[in-house]
Amino acid sequence: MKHRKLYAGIGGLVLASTAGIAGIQASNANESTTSSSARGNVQLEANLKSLNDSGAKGRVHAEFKGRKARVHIHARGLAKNLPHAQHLHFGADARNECPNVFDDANNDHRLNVAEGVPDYGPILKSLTTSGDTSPKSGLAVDRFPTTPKGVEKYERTINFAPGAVLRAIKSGKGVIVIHGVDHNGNGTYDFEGAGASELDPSLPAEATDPALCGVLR
Ligand SMILES: [Cu+2]
Repeated sequence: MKHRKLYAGIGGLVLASTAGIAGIQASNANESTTSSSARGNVQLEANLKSLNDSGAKGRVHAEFKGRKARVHIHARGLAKNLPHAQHLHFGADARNECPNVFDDANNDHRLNVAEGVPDYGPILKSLTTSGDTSPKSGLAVDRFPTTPKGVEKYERTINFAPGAVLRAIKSGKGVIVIHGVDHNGNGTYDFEGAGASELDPSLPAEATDPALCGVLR
Protein backbone atom coordinates (compact mmCIF):
# COMPACT_ATOMS: atom_id res chain seq x y z
CA MET A 1 0.00 0.00 0.00
CA LYS A 2 2.78 2.33 0.99
CA HIS A 3 4.67 1.52 -2.23
CA ARG A 4 1.66 2.09 -4.40
CA LYS A 5 1.18 5.49 -2.83
CA LEU A 6 4.81 6.40 -3.44
CA TYR A 7 4.57 5.22 -7.04
CA ALA A 8 1.43 7.26 -7.56
CA GLY A 9 3.28 10.21 -6.12
CA ILE A 10 6.17 9.89 -8.58
CA GLY A 11 3.73 9.35 -11.42
CA GLY A 12 1.99 12.56 -10.47
CA LEU A 13 5.31 14.37 -10.40
CA VAL A 14 6.28 13.13 -13.86
CA LEU A 15 2.90 14.14 -15.21
CA ALA A 16 3.17 17.56 -13.62
CA SER A 17 6.64 18.19 -15.04
CA THR A 18 5.58 16.94 -18.49
CA ALA A 19 2.64 19.32 -18.37
CA GLY A 20 5.08 22.02 -17.32
CA ILE A 21 7.31 21.41 -20.35
CA ALA A 22 4.29 21.28 -22.64
CA GLY A 23 3.15 24.54 -21.11
CA ILE A 24 6.52 26.17 -21.79
CA GLN A 25 6.55 24.89 -25.37
CA ALA A 26 3.03 26.16 -25.91
CA SER A 27 3.91 29.61 -24.60
CA ASN A 28 7.08 29.53 -26.69
CA ALA A 29 5.03 29.11 -29.83
CA ASN A 30 2.62 31.87 -28.91
CA GLU A 31 4.75 34.47 -27.26
CA SER A 32 8.49 34.21 -27.64
CA THR A 33 9.22 37.15 -25.30
CA THR A 34 7.67 35.36 -22.33
CA SER A 35 9.74 32.22 -22.72
CA SER A 36 12.93 34.12 -23.59
CA SER A 37 12.69 36.30 -20.48
CA ALA A 38 12.24 33.13 -18.46
CA ARG A 39 15.72 32.10 -19.66
CA GLY A 40 17.10 35.56 -18.87
CA ASN A 41 17.30 36.52 -22.56
CA VAL A 42 15.53 39.67 -23.65
CA GLN A 43 15.68 42.06 -26.58
CA LEU A 44 15.22 45.71 -25.70
CA GLU A 45 15.03 48.85 -27.82
CA ALA A 46 15.29 52.53 -27.11
CA ASN A 47 14.12 55.31 -29.36
CA LEU A 48 16.56 58.15 -28.67
CA LYS A 49 15.02 61.59 -28.67
CA SER A 50 16.70 64.96 -28.77
CA LEU A 51 17.32 66.95 -25.59
CA ASN A 52 18.63 70.51 -25.39
CA ASP A 53 17.58 71.11 -29.02
CA SER A 54 20.53 68.94 -30.09
CA GLY A 55 18.64 68.00 -33.26
CA ALA A 56 20.05 64.46 -32.93
CA LYS A 57 18.12 61.21 -33.08
CA GLY A 58 18.93 57.56 -32.79
CA ARG A 59 18.09 54.01 -31.83
CA VAL A 60 19.50 51.49 -29.40
CA HIS A 61 19.12 47.75 -29.56
CA ALA A 62 20.27 45.64 -26.64
CA GLU A 63 20.31 41.87 -26.67
CA PHE A 64 20.55 40.50 -23.15
CA LYS A 65 21.78 36.95 -22.69
CA GLY A 66 22.01 36.15 -19.02
CA ARG A 67 24.39 38.71 -17.54
CA LYS A 68 25.69 40.07 -20.85
CA ALA A 69 24.16 42.58 -23.19
CA ARG A 70 25.21 43.26 -26.76
CA VAL A 71 24.47 46.97 -27.15
CA HIS A 72 24.07 48.58 -30.57
CA ILE A 73 23.68 52.34 -30.88
CA HIS A 74 23.03 54.17 -34.11
CA ALA A 75 22.64 57.92 -33.84
CA ARG A 76 22.95 60.93 -36.09
CA GLY A 77 22.75 64.68 -35.86
CA LEU A 78 25.15 64.81 -32.91
CA ALA A 79 27.74 67.59 -32.58
CA LYS A 80 30.38 66.68 -35.17
CA ASN A 81 33.84 65.31 -34.45
CA LEU A 82 33.44 65.59 -30.71
CA PRO A 83 33.47 62.87 -28.03
CA HIS A 84 30.04 61.92 -26.71
CA ALA A 85 29.94 60.45 -23.22
CA GLN A 86 27.16 57.85 -23.15
CA HIS A 87 25.71 55.79 -20.38
CA LEU A 88 23.07 53.42 -19.24
CA HIS A 89 21.47 55.25 -16.34
CA PHE A 90 19.37 53.63 -13.64
CA GLY A 91 18.11 54.61 -10.22
CA ALA A 92 15.91 52.47 -8.00
CA ASP A 93 14.33 55.74 -6.79
CA ALA A 94 14.32 57.39 -10.23
CA ARG A 95 11.26 57.71 -12.45
CA ASN A 96 13.05 55.58 -15.10
CA GLU A 97 12.22 57.99 -17.87
CA CYS A 98 13.74 60.84 -19.88
CA PRO A 99 13.66 64.44 -18.68
CA ASN A 100 11.68 67.18 -20.37
CA VAL A 101 11.59 70.99 -20.27
CA PHE A 102 9.74 70.94 -16.93
CA ASP A 103 12.86 69.45 -15.32
CA ASP A 104 14.81 72.65 -16.04
CA ALA A 105 14.93 73.42 -12.30
CA ASN A 106 16.91 76.68 -12.59
CA ASN A 107 15.09 77.93 -15.71
CA ASP A 108 18.23 78.52 -17.72
CA HIS A 109 16.64 76.94 -20.81
CA ARG A 110 19.01 74.02 -20.86
CA LEU A 111 18.87 70.64 -19.15
CA ASN A 112 22.05 69.64 -17.41
CA VAL A 113 22.86 66.12 -16.22
CA ALA A 114 21.85 66.79 -12.61
CA GLU A 115 18.42 68.09 -13.61
CA GLY A 116 17.76 64.76 -15.35
CA VAL A 117 18.85 62.56 -12.43
CA PRO A 118 15.35 62.38 -10.82
CA ASP A 119 14.21 60.95 -14.18
CA TYR A 120 17.01 58.61 -15.22
CA GLY A 121 19.05 58.13 -12.03
CA PRO A 122 22.83 57.91 -11.78
CA ILE A 123 25.18 56.15 -14.21
CA LEU A 124 25.02 52.36 -14.07
CA LYS A 125 27.25 51.62 -17.09
CA SER A 126 29.57 53.82 -19.10
CA LEU A 127 29.19 52.78 -22.74
CA THR A 128 32.85 53.29 -23.56
CA THR A 129 34.59 52.04 -26.69
CA SER A 130 37.27 50.16 -24.70
CA GLY A 131 38.30 49.31 -21.16
CA ASP A 132 36.26 49.90 -18.04
CA THR A 133 32.47 50.32 -18.32
CA SER A 134 31.73 51.20 -14.70
CA PRO A 135 30.39 54.59 -13.50
CA LYS A 136 34.05 55.51 -12.81
CA SER A 137 34.52 55.94 -16.57
CA GLY A 138 31.52 58.25 -16.78
CA LEU A 139 33.60 61.15 -18.06
CA ALA A 140 36.44 59.22 -19.74
CA VAL A 141 36.15 61.46 -22.81
CA ASP A 142 39.06 59.75 -24.58
CA ARG A 143 37.15 56.42 -24.58
CA PHE A 144 33.78 57.54 -25.91
CA PRO A 145 32.72 57.62 -29.55
CA THR A 146 33.57 60.70 -31.53
CA THR A 147 31.19 61.49 -34.32
CA PRO A 148 32.53 62.24 -37.78
CA LYS A 149 29.63 63.91 -39.61
CA GLY A 150 27.63 63.71 -36.38
CA VAL A 151 27.03 59.99 -36.86
CA GLU A 152 27.66 57.35 -34.23
CA LYS A 153 27.71 53.60 -34.79
CA TYR A 154 28.52 51.73 -31.63
CA GLU A 155 28.54 48.09 -30.69
CA ARG A 156 29.88 46.52 -27.54
CA THR A 157 29.11 43.70 -25.11
CA ILE A 158 28.52 44.99 -21.59
CA ASN A 159 28.71 42.71 -18.54
CA PHE A 160 26.35 43.07 -15.61
CA ALA A 161 26.35 41.77 -12.05
CA PRO A 162 23.44 39.42 -11.35
CA GLY A 163 20.66 40.70 -9.14
CA ALA A 164 17.79 43.12 -8.76
CA VAL A 165 19.37 45.93 -10.77
CA LEU A 166 19.93 43.71 -13.81
CA ARG A 167 16.35 42.44 -13.49
CA ALA A 168 15.12 46.05 -13.39
CA ILE A 169 17.09 46.89 -16.55
CA LYS A 170 15.69 43.83 -18.31
CA SER A 171 12.19 44.84 -17.25
CA GLY A 172 12.54 48.17 -19.04
CA LYS A 173 13.78 50.61 -16.41
CA GLY A 174 17.19 51.51 -17.86
CA VAL A 175 17.67 54.81 -19.67
CA ILE A 176 20.30 55.46 -22.36
CA VAL A 177 21.71 58.99 -22.37
CA ILE A 178 24.19 60.38 -24.90
CA HIS A 179 25.85 63.60 -23.79
CA GLY A 180 27.55 66.46 -25.58
CA VAL A 181 25.77 69.53 -26.97
CA ASP A 182 27.49 72.32 -28.87
CA HIS A 183 25.08 74.98 -27.60
CA ASN A 184 26.76 77.90 -29.38
CA GLY A 185 27.48 75.91 -32.54
CA ASN A 186 31.15 76.84 -32.79
CA GLY A 187 32.33 73.30 -33.48
CA THR A 188 33.91 72.64 -30.10
CA TYR A 189 33.01 72.15 -26.44
CA ASP A 190 33.86 75.44 -24.80
CA PHE A 191 33.01 77.36 -21.67
CA GLU A 192 31.44 80.19 -23.71
CA GLY A 193 28.52 77.93 -24.66
CA ALA A 194 27.08 77.18 -21.23
CA GLY A 195 29.81 77.60 -18.60
CA ALA A 196 31.38 74.80 -16.59
CA SER A 197 29.85 71.36 -16.12
CA GLU A 198 28.07 70.84 -12.83
CA LEU A 199 29.70 67.38 -12.76
CA ASP A 200 33.30 68.48 -13.26
CA PRO A 201 34.21 72.17 -13.34
CA SER A 202 37.25 71.41 -15.51
CA LEU A 203 34.89 70.36 -18.32
CA PRO A 204 32.55 72.64 -20.26
CA ALA A 205 28.87 71.97 -19.62
CA GLU A 206 28.64 71.47 -23.40
CA ALA A 207 30.59 68.20 -22.97
CA THR A 208 28.19 66.78 -20.39
CA ASP A 209 24.74 68.20 -21.17
CA PRO A 210 22.47 65.43 -22.50
CA ALA A 211 21.89 65.42 -26.27
CA LEU A 212 19.84 62.22 -26.62
CA CYS A 213 17.75 60.10 -24.28
CA GLY A 214 15.66 56.97 -24.57
CA VAL A 215 14.20 54.37 -22.21
CA LEU A 216 15.47 50.86 -22.99
CA ARG A 217 12.37 48.67 -23.06
CU1 LIG B 1 24.92 59.79 -18.81
